[in-house]
Amino acid sequence: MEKENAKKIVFSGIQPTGSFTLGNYIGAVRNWPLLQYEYNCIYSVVDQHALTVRQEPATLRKRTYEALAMILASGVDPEKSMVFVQSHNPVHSQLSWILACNTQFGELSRMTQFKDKSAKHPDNVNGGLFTYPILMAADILAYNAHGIPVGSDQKQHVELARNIAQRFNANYGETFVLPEPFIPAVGAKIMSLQEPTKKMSKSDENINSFILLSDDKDTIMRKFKRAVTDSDGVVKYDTENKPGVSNLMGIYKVFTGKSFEEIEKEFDGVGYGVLKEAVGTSVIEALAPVQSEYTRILSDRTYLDSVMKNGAEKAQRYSQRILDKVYRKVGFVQLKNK
Ligand code: AQP
Repeated sequence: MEKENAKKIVFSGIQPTGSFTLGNYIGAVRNWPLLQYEYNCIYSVVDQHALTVRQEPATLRKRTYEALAMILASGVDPEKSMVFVQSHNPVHSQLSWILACNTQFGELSRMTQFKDKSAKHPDNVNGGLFTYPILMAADILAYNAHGIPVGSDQKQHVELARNIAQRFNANYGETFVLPEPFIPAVGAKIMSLQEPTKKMSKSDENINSFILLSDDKDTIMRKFKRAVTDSDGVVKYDTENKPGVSNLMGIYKVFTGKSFEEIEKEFDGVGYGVLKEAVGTSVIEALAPVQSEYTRILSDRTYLDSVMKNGAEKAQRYSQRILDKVYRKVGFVQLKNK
């Protein structure tokens, strides 16, 4: 382990807005356990972010447990990493206000996720949806995190967090570490199986557009068999002209470690049916151990509650020191005898 890296902090979060998709897994969660050896990792179920879209309270509660169980099933060890639920640490919301006062309206207006989500939910373009990236900046800056493992869709938000940190440091003196996105070399953006020019998303209305980590073998295979490709029948990596086939090849590459040339050779002249079946099998095999761990962990509520509690305590203790420093810097009066 590099001494310098040992001190660096990694933060990432995931919303409990549904069962995780293969996109969430490949782009983010799958990489989380691997980082535990090199960095001090902090992983959060970001339930406050989930409220930017209307949620049914009982479902949100259930999905929060499921998200935590999925993070642990993917190999994150709560003894090695800090694992907690965002709403259990009030520091995020407190810091968020200070950061909001250091963020410009114009910056938030440029966020593509805000534009996409407000178009998707025109009846609920709420303030939280607009200021979401500030809360995300607080998630990161509350721990002075350096590396933010995310899929490429979140790159813009991490860059905004960096700009806010830079501005705060310039106005008030060196306070925050400048975060940077860690984007995986392969699988940074897994596309919808039905509309391969759109990212795979757990809130997509078309259930055939995504693979869920909770899907059984038959469902996974059926969804891959129905995946939209094109009509020329040639297995070739070309994201512009063949987005569907390229997406399938990207998924296959992640789980087999084969290069695109090897994949093109393997499926030369055999057509898409064989490719779809092979991709389906590689995904089923890779997800099987995670799925059985997930079922085991999810049935143990006592364990999940204890992970949440310990994680919340650690997260709060750690981030409170940073918030105190921020409060001092902006000129808030500190209570004596604190
Ligand atoms: N299609 C994707 N490919 C690669 N990475 C992805 N991520 C999301 N979709 C893909 C990454 O997953 C992490 C957690 O995402 P999130 O749940 O916080 O929110 P999201 O990016 O908005 O994901 P969804 O699935 O699209 O959720 P909904 O439908 O609720 O909006 C992030 O690191 C993200 O980059």
